[in-house]
Amino acid sequence: MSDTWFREDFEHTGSSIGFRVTRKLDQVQSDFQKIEIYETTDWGNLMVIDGAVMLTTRDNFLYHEMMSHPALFAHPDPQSVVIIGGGDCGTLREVLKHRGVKKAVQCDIDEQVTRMAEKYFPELCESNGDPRAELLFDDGIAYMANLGAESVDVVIVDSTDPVGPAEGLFNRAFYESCLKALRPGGILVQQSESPLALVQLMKDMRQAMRDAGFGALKTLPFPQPCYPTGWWSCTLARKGEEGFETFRADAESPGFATRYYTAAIHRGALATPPYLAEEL
Ligand code: AG3
Repeated sequence: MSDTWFREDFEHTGSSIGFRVTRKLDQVQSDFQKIEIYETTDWGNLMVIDGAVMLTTRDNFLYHEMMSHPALFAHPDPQSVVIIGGGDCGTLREVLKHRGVKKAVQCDIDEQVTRMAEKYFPELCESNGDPRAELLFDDGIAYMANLGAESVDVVIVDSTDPVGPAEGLFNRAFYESCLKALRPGGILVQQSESPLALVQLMKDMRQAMRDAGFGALKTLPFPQPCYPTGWWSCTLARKGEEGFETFRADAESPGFATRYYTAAIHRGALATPPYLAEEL
């Protein structure tokens, strides 16, 4: 048995997450970041960007399903979806499971992330040929700023941590662009880091969303073993005041396969633990 480990040390939490690896499959220094792919003994393939774990074959379904389905079922009729980041195409695949979605644009700044995903996570890219999908490799901040007003139903920000290329995806100016591009009742989803270790970051992010003019906000925690602390979250923000307590009835039988998301899981994720409720 190999005893080589890839470990991400997480400075903020004084903890790490590690995977036993058999070999490094690939590595590229793109114009934006260093992307590494490892083969692991138990988690399938592993993608790392600038030292931070992005996904493993084994557990990415938890994150990608929670980044997509709660928001899409909280919207009455999502037809047009934009994904900022998400170059591995895992979120795109989940979004396209919704038959009502007529158009899904994925805009990641780094084409190399998608090229690596096609090679090492082909299952995530299986819907890329869907005529409703459009893959752009461009700056998501500029893309959102230039998008027509009230032209999108859901914006999903599937970013890396708020350092490096993703830093500008967590501030008021970016959220203002998102708000403008959303139709009334539209929803912004942002991956919002660890609900245990990074609560201050989450609070700042939520404040920036409020300052930008979003109405109802809801942070949904979910398990994600490969990320720091093993527990992660997404935050939903509405253009309007309608809260997230209820969602469409067809979530009970979505008509497509999921491995984590169900209506009951959705309801469970809406329950905020008291310590977190106190903070937010
Ligand atoms: N999105 C998220 C990641 C943040 C992980 N942070 C870390 N490991 N320090 C990854 C993209 C998945 N589509």
